[in-house]
Amino acid sequence: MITGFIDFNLIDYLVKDISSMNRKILMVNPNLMKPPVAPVGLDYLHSKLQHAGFEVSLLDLGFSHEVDKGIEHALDDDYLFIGISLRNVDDSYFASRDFCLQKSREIINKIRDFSKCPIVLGGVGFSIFPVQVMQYCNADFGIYGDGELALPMLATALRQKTDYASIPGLSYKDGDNYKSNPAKYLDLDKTSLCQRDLVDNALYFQKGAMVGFESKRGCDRRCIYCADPVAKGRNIRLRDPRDVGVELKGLLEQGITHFHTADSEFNVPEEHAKAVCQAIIDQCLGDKIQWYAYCVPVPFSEELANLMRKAGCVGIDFTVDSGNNGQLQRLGHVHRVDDIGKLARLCHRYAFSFMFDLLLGGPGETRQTVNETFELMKSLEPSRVGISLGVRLYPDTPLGIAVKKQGVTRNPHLHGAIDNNSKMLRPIFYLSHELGDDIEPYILELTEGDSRFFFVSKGQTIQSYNYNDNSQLMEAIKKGYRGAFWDILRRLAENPSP
Ligand code: B12
Ligand code: SF4
Repeated sequence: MITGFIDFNLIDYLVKDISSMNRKILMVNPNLMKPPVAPVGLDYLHSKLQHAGFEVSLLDLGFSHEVDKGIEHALDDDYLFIGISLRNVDDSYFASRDFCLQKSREIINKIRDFSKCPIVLGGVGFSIFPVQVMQYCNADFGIYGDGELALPMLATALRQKTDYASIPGLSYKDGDNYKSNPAKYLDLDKTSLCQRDLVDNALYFQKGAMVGFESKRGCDRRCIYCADPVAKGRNIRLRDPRDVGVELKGLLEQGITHFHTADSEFNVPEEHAKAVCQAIIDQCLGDKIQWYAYCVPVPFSEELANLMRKAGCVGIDFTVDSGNNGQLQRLGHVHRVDDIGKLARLCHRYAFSFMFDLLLGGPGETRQTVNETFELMKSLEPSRVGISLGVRLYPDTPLGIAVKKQGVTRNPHLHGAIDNNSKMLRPIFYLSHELGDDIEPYILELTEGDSRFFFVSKGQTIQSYNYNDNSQLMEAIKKGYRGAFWDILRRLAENPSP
């Protein structure tokens, strides 16, 4: 109704509406891999954005049957920006080479069809290749590394229309180019991450078998192939163990009983791992929850094994990589074959379900080193052995840098996206030429009839060590199996009831 009077109620409403619109942020999880993995980082970011006065909603495409409709529906509203969490650039698997960033880009393009809001990228996959992913996705902003500090800073700058150019870790458009600021890592011990209430973790538990939690960030080791120090930093930053205990207690109250660490390696440093176990025990969770961890073979003392058991850890996935000392040294590991033997005996004594992860095909790998590795695995009898054949190359890793120096074209060890891929964004793998052309059938022959070995070769669907669209796992989770994916596959083979 138009009158000659100013409608103060209407002005109040409009002012309120504009200010609340300015506070609204949409975070998107575009990870379509199945079984779904909960986007832990989005929960951690939510608590900090909320604390800074922003209203966050989540568009979680992890469960969406109709991605386009989900996007259309979520974009009914207007947002200060739309944040996209990019966890996986590809599945890092030699046999499948699924470059899932392409699907994420399609999702971003679809979002752009419905919204003019700025697009902000982040996540571990993003942080391995910040500028390349920005360019590939044509994003407005990106934040490398920890998002808890920088994202609220960016949100505040966008809301107040102030300068964002000095925000740590920020990449942004500058004309036709992108500019990137150095990151500032969070003092994890001084911040609380225990609030977990944006993501529907209970639904993830129902459909994804376990929920992640972090006890630290970063890794100070120098394994030549590994992208974790690139994405998470080369210094280890520890969380307050008590905060981890409180976080797990809160998730248990949401009905979640099975967890997986989201650290690079849980037992580095060992003292912190022990303190985290003690904090979980202090919360009286040891017999109420079951959790799984990624660990390296050293340091792993009997005291740690004992504490992990008491704190509810039932399974461990160890980064073993090889059973040949020369190969371990070339890969940059600190453990040796003797350590692997001691570790296996300790794990058997403490009745852990444990998997040894192998990474075959790195520089210097020959059939002899492969044979030694399989002999060691068979003699130590881990619960499962996960085999990755071919090493995904990443920039800024010692191996990535060395390969770039040697030259990519006509390098007999390289496979995958070799042309026009100098930044290694599309999946490119190192597979030692010494292994010969028929290495896949050779490994299948070595492991034939032994259900402890997971291996993926083209077309293989059972005993597959690729969690990307793993239908066997999806079926098992539907039937009620819970826990780490490899442990579910073990139980499926050994005792086909949940
Ligand atoms: C734990 C883990 C697993 C567990 C998950 C268990 C669970 N329930 O959570 C399991 C074993 C299931 C797993 C499976 C796979 N994984 Co995994 N996994 C990890 C690991 C170690 C932790 C991931 C995590 O949760 N981190 C903790 C959270 C808090 O960190 P974050 O997500 O990075 O979020 C922070 C920042 O990135 C940022 N951020 C996040 N989102 C956003 C969004 C915006 C807008 C902004 C600004 C910031 C931001 O802020 C957050 C807080 O600081 C990472 C390596 C690593 N150290 O991160 C590999 C990693 C992500 N995995 C990887 C891969 C390849 C896979 C698989 C595809 C393997 C396979 N072929 O089967 C599958 C995929 C499964 C799936 N459905 O997605 C690769 C991806 C690399 C790549 N090339 O893309 C990684 C990086 C390991 C590596 N170095 O190779 N994984
Ligand atoms: S493989 Fe493990 S120990 Fe080695 S650098 Fe990566 S995260 Fe660290």
